[in-house]
Amino acid sequence: MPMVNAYGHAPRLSVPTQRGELSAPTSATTNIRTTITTDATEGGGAMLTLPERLDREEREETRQPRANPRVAIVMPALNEAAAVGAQVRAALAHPALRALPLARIVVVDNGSDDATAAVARAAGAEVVSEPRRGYGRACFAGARAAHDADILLLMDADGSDDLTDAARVARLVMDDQADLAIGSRTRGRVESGALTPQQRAGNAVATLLMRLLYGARVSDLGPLRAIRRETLLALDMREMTYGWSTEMLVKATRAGLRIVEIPVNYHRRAGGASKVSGTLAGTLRAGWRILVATLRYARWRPSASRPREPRVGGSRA
Ligand SMILES: Nc1nc2c(ncn2[C@@H]2O[C@H](COP(=O)(O)OP(=O)(O)O)[C@@H](O)[C@H]2O)c(=O)[nH]1
Ligand SMILES: [Mg+2]
Repeated sequence: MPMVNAYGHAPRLSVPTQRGELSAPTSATTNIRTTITTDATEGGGAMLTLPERLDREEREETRQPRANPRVAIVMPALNEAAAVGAQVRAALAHPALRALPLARIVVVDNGSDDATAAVARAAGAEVVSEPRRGYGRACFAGARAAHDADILLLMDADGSDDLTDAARVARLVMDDQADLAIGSRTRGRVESGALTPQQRAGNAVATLLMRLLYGARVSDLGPLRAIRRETLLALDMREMTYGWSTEMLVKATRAGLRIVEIPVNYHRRAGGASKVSGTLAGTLRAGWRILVATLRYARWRPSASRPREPRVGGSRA
């Protein structure tokens, strides 16, 4: 199985793994319970609001890695009534995913105008409502809600991610071969029309920048990802819109986490309309947020204080 390791040069973040802790080769990291500070300026539409950050500080929970880590699938969904039901049902029935210790499927309804929430719930997902729009915000709300999961498997709700490959991505983290596992669509088989030329071009530029700036050898900013929940929380995510995936990658690289990319197959969305790459406005917005996030965390470093658990829950749709 071809893999790309994208080790950063920066201090390693110490994170829990099934086999204990990842060590910290530099002085910047002391032990596993690591919270991160950021050099990024605070405020701005795409960042966490002050109440969100305060919420986060209200509650602290220490979690030890479990012998048998549980996986939660998190699907951000905005107006995906035409696709999300089939994807949830398929995931619940898929042999490779069923073979995982799957705790739950969380669909985050991101202020949909359609029946996304009802359709997802009828298909067997747990539905969490995050009415404030934003891809990253939806992913973050799902991560918060999946509080009993050790590993988060992030995938889109439109049926485009391949479920067999999704299980392979999750396994990389479960088997402690990766701290962040990412599915690369550009290295996999892409159904015709599933990736637009502008998506391919944007990915090429963004990943080239990552390589030049951070030495990260990745080929795609794909949505199919697995990461330990605690690791994600320690990354102290700030980009609440399209910069989310980029921020995760930049910070993981800066922290020296083991990033493993595997080729994944990618399908056309099962129904409904694209919000990002299928529209000019979405493409420009996403391109801009990706560029900002690529540069914003260039000096970011993990700090050695304890991580804090964000307040769990959020209203149910
Ligand atoms: N664009 C966008 N997508 C969101 C949001 N919240 C959740 N999503 C989901 O993010 C995923 C990717 O969006 P999609 O429209 O498929 O973008 P595309 O794959 O570039 O065409 C889908 O599952 C969306 O439903 C949001 O606020 N904005
Ligand atoms: Mg899509």
